[in-house]
Amino acid sequence: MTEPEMITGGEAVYRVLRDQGVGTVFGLLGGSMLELYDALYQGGDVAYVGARDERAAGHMADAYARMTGGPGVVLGAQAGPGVVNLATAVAEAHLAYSPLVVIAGAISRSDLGKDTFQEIDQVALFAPICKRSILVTDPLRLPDMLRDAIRLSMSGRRGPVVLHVPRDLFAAEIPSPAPGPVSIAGPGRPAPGDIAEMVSLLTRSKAPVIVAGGGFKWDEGSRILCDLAEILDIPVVASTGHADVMPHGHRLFAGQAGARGNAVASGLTRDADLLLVLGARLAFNSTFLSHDYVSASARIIQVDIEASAIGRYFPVALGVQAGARETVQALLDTIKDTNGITANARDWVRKFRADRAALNTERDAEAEIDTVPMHPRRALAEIRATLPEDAVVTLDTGNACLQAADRLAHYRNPGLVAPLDFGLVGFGYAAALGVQAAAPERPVVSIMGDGGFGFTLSEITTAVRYGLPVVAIVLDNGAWGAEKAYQKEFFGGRLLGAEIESPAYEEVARLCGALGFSVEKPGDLGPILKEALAAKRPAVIQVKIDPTALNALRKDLFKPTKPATS
Ligand SMILES: Cc1ncc(C[n+]2csc(CCOP(=O)(O)OP(=O)(O)O)c2C)c(N)n1
Ligand SMILES: [Mg+2]
Repeated sequence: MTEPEMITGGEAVYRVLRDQGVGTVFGLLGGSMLELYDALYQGGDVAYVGARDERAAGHMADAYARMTGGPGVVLGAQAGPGVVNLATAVAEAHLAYSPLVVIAGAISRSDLGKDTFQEIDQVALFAPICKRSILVTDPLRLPDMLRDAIRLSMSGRRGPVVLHVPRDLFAAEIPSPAPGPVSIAGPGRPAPGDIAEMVSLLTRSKAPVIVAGGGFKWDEGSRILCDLAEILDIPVVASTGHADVMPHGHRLFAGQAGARGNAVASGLTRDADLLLVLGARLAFNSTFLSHDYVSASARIIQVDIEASAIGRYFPVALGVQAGARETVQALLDTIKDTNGITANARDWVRKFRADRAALNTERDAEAEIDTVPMHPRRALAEIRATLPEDAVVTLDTGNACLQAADRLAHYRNPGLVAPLDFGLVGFGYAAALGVQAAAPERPVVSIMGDGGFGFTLSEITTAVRYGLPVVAIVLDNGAWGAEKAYQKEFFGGRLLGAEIESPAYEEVARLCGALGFSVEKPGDLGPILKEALAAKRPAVIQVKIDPTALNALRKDLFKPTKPATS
């Protein structure tokens, strides 16, 4: 038997990532894993994108994971502060079920537990916000524990895993790891009896709707979702943040339900007598967890990869632990020759089509709003009309982005990357850089508020350095608009901390080596966006939008207070 090749821990980590097919890793340089950096440098086949803030690097890797199916890898290269900076990104990935793998530098084993320079309890810090937060203590186990971290992040309901690696392990000599990617079990299939029960419930329903969510984004599932909707001839509602699960304009696509969605889609989930819920959770953002949004008498078929998600918020008539794709496939196999199983639902579908057509007309009219400063909906209409079909859009949290979530046109899945349930500001631009690294051939546009963009302004230099031609559209209303709306509506207009000033981003962008544009007039955004996309260079478009065009999203949060006296 030949002796195994001995390599450093850093080299071993690099080889595991390479063999997994990871194309790009993200990070910010720190002293805890220089052997890994050196292995990446020398290997040359796993690209590295260095961010200006670890949080941004984490969002990039998260978005990369959502585009590729994972894993997205971020290096927390500096034990302590560098790793702690990743907490926000890990929490975001956790609530988005995104397979993010964090390789986090840690204090050398000989110094652990001594309150050494930059030492904090990283393992405990991350434990509640990821699938597993674990310390590697033996260099021989480093490759296997990394492979296990990848497996865990990618299997079942996906999510982030944080592997803390004491810095001395990267320098330790260990045998080269077994080659090849890790084995990951696919989701389960529904039992034939479950499919029969689904068909029987669908046949009896007068008002059925499919609710589809993230389960279809992992599986590139638009095509089979369309097939299912068409063969059943019933409408599809997307859960929040997943308006790309079906192509825009499909005759059976209602768009998103919930506060970020539209009244037609919300009306479908509220009035349906049967919800076929596939790879979606019926969670807060889509339903407020309230029977105001899902009829108490509706029958619910819920299919989820995670057993504990089934029936969690609403009681189910039929719960099936299985993959969304596997279930749709099984349904298609069963009903392919059976016409008219939803014949009872014809009136319901006719009404939906009429309602959706009326909504489309309303949305089209938004393209005509010609007030100055520009109404955000006018800006969104221009973006919708201009983006090419293969574009990917990333969003942020905030008033303008909430309105964007259901107003854009997506034709290719995944085509929308949004902050989802963590609802954090400062995600979108960094996420767009991760998307672009994952999909260099696709046009990538980040839509953000002025507040949100300020969080990650310095990443323009990252886009320039790594040649990531993202176009950032900053909808500038001079405010933390979503919060200002609450102070206006519920606190008598007493504004504190609500208003902000931003520099001329077109100049900032140019100083950073990117293209910069500023737009004030309705009608100008479309052509400028076109020009920016054609340039295939990083670009920032600052759009002055109407600071009064705000709406308070969650009216359930506050009771009205006395109006201001002045
Ligand atoms: C990290 C973080 N900080 C604060 C908030 C609270 N918050 C929610 S929306 C919002 C306003 C965002 O402002 P901007 O990006 O300008 O978008 P706008 O609402 O003005 O469209 C804030 C501060 C948050 N969700 N996340
Ligand atoms: Mg704003």
